[in-house]
Amino acid sequence: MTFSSSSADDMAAALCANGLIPRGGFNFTPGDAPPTGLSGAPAKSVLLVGQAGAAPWPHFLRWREKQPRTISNPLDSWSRQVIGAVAERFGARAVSPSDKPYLPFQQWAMRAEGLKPSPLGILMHPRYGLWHAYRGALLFEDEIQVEASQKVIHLCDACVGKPCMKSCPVDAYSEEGFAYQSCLAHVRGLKGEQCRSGGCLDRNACPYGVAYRYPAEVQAFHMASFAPMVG
Ligand code: B12
Ligand code: SF4
Ligand code: SF4
Repeated sequence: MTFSSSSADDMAAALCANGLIPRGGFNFTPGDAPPTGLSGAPAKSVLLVGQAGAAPWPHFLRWREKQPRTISNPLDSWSRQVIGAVAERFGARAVSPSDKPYLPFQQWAMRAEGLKPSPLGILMHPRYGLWHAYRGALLFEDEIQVEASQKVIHLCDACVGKPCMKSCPVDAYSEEGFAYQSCLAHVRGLKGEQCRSGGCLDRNACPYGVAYRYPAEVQAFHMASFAPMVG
């Protein structure tokens, strides 16, 4: 099946039923090295799938209740299942942000939605702030009709105090990048309870997108998969 603008509403509805949303897309151009589509030929276009705020959470929890407790990477498995079913219906190949080698999801997102990175590395969205993510992408072997990305205000440019750079107890984020090991040691350590139970203090310090901020329960879930206490 060829994906066209007439399929876009059906696809959005199928994603929305699971708390997911289309996050823009684009047609690859000759300078790109696109991944393969369904048949193994290079894909001609990509459509990103993601979330605004924690909208998928209740859908994910319902699914998880029926899974074995020991399931590893459950959110990833849920995303692959839901997005895989949509891909099958619309004749696309589904890929995941955790597929290795890593696919350039943030570069694709910058191209699709005109976003730019915040000082934390997370892309800054004009409405959702730092509270959004990508759960997969659909690769098509035909060109798709998508709106060209608009010029988007990058809120970080006008953010004078940059509170996101001042709240981490171990200054893990700096102009040199993200000190992954320092963050991990703090989160797992005796003083890391606040990060473990309520999420990253730097991310929570951003004043934008607060209506989309993930609830503490969701932030604790993500933190536990980022910094498991065992292993
Ligand atoms: C590896 C990885 C990490 C590594 C970073 C290592 C590194 N220096 O690259 C670690 C484990 C540190 C990390 C942490 C986090 N990550 Co991460 N990560 C990834 C992953 C799986 C691959 C990145 C990559 O190499 N891509 C391949 C290159 C070729 O693609 P790219 O688009 O050019 O990659 C960009 C990123 O690497 C980015 N980058 C570089 N360093 C860092 C560090 C951080 C913290 C982030 C967010 C981005 C980032 O710069 C590149 C150019 O734009 C991506 C998913 C993906 N497939 O991209 C998620 C991804 C970038 N992560 C994401 C997030 C949200 C986080 C966290 C903030 C939250 C979390 N997952 O719990 C944490 C930070 C922990 C905290 N303190 O709260 C989101 C960002 C969403 C957004 N709105 O922009 C992504 C896109 C996953 C998703 N499902 O949406 N992450
Ligand atoms: S606190 Fe300011 S600089 Fe930091 S992410 Fe939010 S808007 Fe951007
Ligand atoms: S999770 Fe905690 S330790 Fe890690 S960067 Fe955020 S505030 Fe710092």
